[in-house]
This record gives sequence, structure tokens and C-alpha cells, in this order.
Amino acid sequence: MSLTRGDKVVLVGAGAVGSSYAYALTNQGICEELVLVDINEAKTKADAADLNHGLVYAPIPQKIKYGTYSDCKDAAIVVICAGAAQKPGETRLDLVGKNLKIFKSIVGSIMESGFDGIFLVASNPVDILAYATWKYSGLPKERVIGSGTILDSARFRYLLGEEFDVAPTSVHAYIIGEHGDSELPVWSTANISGKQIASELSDQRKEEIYTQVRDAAYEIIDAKGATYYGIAMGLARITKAILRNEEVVLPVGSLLEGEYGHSDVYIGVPTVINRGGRKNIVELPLSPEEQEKLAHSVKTLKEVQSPFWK
Ligand code: 6V0
Repeated sequence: MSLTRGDKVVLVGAGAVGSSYAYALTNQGICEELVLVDINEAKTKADAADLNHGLVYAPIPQKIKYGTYSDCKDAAIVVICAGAAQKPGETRLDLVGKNLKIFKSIVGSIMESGFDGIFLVASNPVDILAYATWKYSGLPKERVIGSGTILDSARFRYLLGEEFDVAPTSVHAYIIGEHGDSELPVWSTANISGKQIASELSDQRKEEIYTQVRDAAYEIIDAKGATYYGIAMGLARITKAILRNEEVVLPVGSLLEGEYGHSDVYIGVPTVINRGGRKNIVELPLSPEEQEKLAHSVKTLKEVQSPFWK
């Protein structure tokens, strides 16, 4: 396993998601050094100052500053939350062309710094941009991770926790596939401390819960313009798993190379995360119906992605 050095994190794109992620990192004391990079220099410098003013109340000493791409040189992780956000009514896939251009330039600048760590990508459409980051950077697949279905699975576990009146941490259930409309719930393995839950819910209730998960982003964006706290906490969780070499299973965006019968696509699947980045993909025993839905999700992504890589 190739290990990354230190625990320096560089965040590129300190908007709603990025600054919430920075706040989560600072509060949880996940890294000792955090650099914020953004084209909006004045706002991002102010964010760095604001975070520094809270350091006396943080759990560990930390160095936080506004920086440039040259700061990526010795970073363990570069997290990308930059880019145009989803507008009301716009699907994540609509954002592709806009954000691919931005990513080519951002990833190029990061690699020019001599960066040799792990990329964590959150910008949408995240599966397509994680794939683009892997291609543009030339880094091994283990060192490019998308946020995948980390947020969708958290929403699913939260709703199931409410349904069964149990803590969401005791619900073991995954949303896999595209972070978007073709994602699917894996009901066949969903359980509370080993007890299967699919048989305890009617088909109608299962559909309602899945629809709530799938459409949560649209509802939140309609009401407050963007979603950021949930994803920020998910990104902080992935960052901690990498820096502490946790070998924990998280539903992130990983490159498939034959797993689940698919290849050449980044998609949300349970993945073991350690200091080297992504270790291996966990292949859930999907039902035939789930396999079909995953195949549809892969197809949806490839149809959008393929024209850009011919
Ligand atoms: P935002 O608040 O507009 O922030 C974007 C930030 O990126 C701004 O601060 C910009 O100045 C900055 N930026 C733009 N271009 C560049 C560039 N070339 N270099 C450096 N910085 C740049 O958007 P928000 O924070 O709400 O969303 C950011 C991204 O996260 C979007 O693509 C969202 O769709 C995506 N999300 C992903 C989620 C997930 O589950 N993966 C969840 C929510 C949002």
C-alpha cells in the first residue's frame, strides 16, 4: 500500500459545501493543517480568519490559511468542492460540460504543484467528475475517490432510523449507483444489527422512503438554495477514515473494474478506505432486480460520460 504523508488537507472550492466541510474538520480536529483555495479570494480569506478565530475552542491545535495550488505539493488529501452548483430544476447531469472544463484546469494546476496524495471529489455530477479527476491526474484509482453515495446512504439510514425508532448508526443500509436520479436502495441487505428490515415494510412504504432519499436534494435546494451540512459531514468522515488509516467501509465513488460486472465507471459502492485511499470494493450480494437497477445506473452515467472521452 502506498501511504500518503502528513495530514495536510487542501480544500479547493470553499463555497457552501467547502466552507461547511472546513468547519466540520476544524470542529472535529481531523487534521492539523488546512489550506483553502478558491477564486473568490476575499471571501475565502475571511473564511480562514473566521475559522482561526474559533481555534481556542477546537479539540486540537490547527493551522488554517488561504492558499494557492502550490500548497498541494505536500498535501495528503486534496478535496474538490469547486464548481457551479445545481440550480433549482437542474439535474446533476446538466452540470457536466460546465464542470468538466473547470476540473481540467483545477486538476492540471494541482498536479503541476507535484501533488502525490489522494483526491476526494464532491462537485457534481460527482461520479463523472471523479472519473475525470482520475483521467486528468493520471494517479492510480486507489488515490481518486468520489463522495459517491455517502450522503444518499446517510439520508437512507436516517429515515430508516426514524421508521424503526433506532439510531441511524445502528441501521446498516446502502444506497448505491449514481449520486443522482438512477441511484438504488439495496433493500436485500438492509438490516438493524443483523435483522433484515425489507420484509417489515410494505412495497409502498419502501418506495416512499426511497423517493424521499432520491428527491431530498431537490427539496432542500428549492427551500434554501443548496445542500451542504450533510455532505460536509460525510466528506469529513471520509477524510478521517483516510488520515487515521481506518479500513472502514464507506459508500464512496470508486472506479469499477469488473466489480458488480461493470467497468470503466466511477459509481457509489461500499468501499474499504485506508491511508492509501480506496483499498477494495465490497461486493454486496444484490438481488436480480437490484443488479438490473445498478446496470441501468451505470448505463445512465456512461451515456453522459462517454462522448467526453472519445
Ligand atoms: P458554491 O457555494 O457556489 O461554491 C462553489 C465554490 O467554488 C465557490 O466558492 C466558487 O468561488 C468556487 N470556484 C468556482 N470555480 C473555481 C475554480 N476554478 N477554482 C477554485 N474555486 C472555484 O457551491 P456549493 O458549495 O453549494 O456546491 C459545490 C459543489 O458541490 C457543486 O458542484 C454541488 O452540486 C456539489 N454538491 C455535491 C454533493 C454531493 O453529495 N457530492 C452535495 C451537495 C452539493
